[in-house]
Amino acid sequence: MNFDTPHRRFNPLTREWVLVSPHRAKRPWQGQVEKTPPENLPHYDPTCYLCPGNERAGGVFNPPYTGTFVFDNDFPALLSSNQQSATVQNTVVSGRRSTVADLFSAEPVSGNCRVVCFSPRHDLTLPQMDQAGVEAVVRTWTEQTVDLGNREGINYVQVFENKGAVMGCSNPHPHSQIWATSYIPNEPAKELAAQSDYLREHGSCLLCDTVQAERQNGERVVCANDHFTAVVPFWAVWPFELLVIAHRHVGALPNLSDAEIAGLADILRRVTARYDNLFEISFPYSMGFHQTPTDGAPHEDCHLHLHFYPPLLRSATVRKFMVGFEMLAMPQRDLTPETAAERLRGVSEVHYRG
Ligand code: H2U
Ligand code: ZN
Repeated sequence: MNFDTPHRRFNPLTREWVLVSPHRAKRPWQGQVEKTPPENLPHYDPTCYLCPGNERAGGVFNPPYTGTFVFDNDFPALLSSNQQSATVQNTVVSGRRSTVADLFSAEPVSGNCRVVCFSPRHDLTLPQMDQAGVEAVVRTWTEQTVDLGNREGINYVQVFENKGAVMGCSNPHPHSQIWATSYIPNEPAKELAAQSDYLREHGSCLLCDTVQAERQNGERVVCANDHFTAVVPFWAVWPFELLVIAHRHVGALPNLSDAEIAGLADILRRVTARYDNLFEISFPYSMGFHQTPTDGAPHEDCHLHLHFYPPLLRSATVRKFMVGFEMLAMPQRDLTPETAAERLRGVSEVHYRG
């Protein structure tokens, strides 16, 4: 198979294809054309709704927190089951029972949305925080997964971070979100079905096999420690997409040992430092974990991993758009995952801002 000419690659996790057009990436590399000056943020911003002691929507004040801080989202996308009136639920259910149910099906859902501040410092991001600070973040995500996952009717806990204005995140104060849902959302559901079928067909775990093969080959590996490996997956869609895979077959954050929590914090700091150093800016992305559903089913096939989806392509300002053919047909990329991995390997893990 010649990877220098147009081809499509299969993602066994989503069972979708991506078109790769390497010949188009042969255009000369312009390097860092536009560099945006680094933002000099204050340690504390009196107008930030996430800084300690400040007022949030609805008149609530944040406590003077010193580590991580979790609160219920003031504008939640989901409501807990006891917040929703029976009338609303009944209306939707009756719609589903109608004769056109196959065309207009809907069902009531419930859930909880929370915001997790990483640090009281307004100006820090993951790669600028110390190891203990990032470990505290991982422990907070873990506790939240347990707390929300144990709730009646919560079947999935999605931990994610949306970073940078280009991703629609308006507040630079370091934070992530957690949405816990009564149902398993589309992306994890697709991946779980694929992992389950793979286990049945191959007698082994899809991501155990992937991490082993990637480590053996090495071409797409960006960095690793004893417990986690970060790769630009063979089937990556975003230019500098990363998949961080646990070495051990472990399903969820609460199953990690202390050493694995330290390993995850280490890989998070190193990966995000490389991202920032690539174009010498605070690199935007959406990232999040895929972990075992909390629906009580065994899900032995589920393997904990973390996706990073960053939109930037060539510089601080040139981003990839998922439009045209990609909206209508399928995702496409020019830069090969192997070249992207090489670029990310080529930058330092020491953050450019010191
Ligand atoms: P981003 O991660 O996309 O920046 O979102 C921050 C969340 O903070 C967003 O979901 C919530 C918004 O609903 N928020 C509050 O809960 N209280 C506020 O006072 C402002 C924003
Ligand atoms: Zn702040």
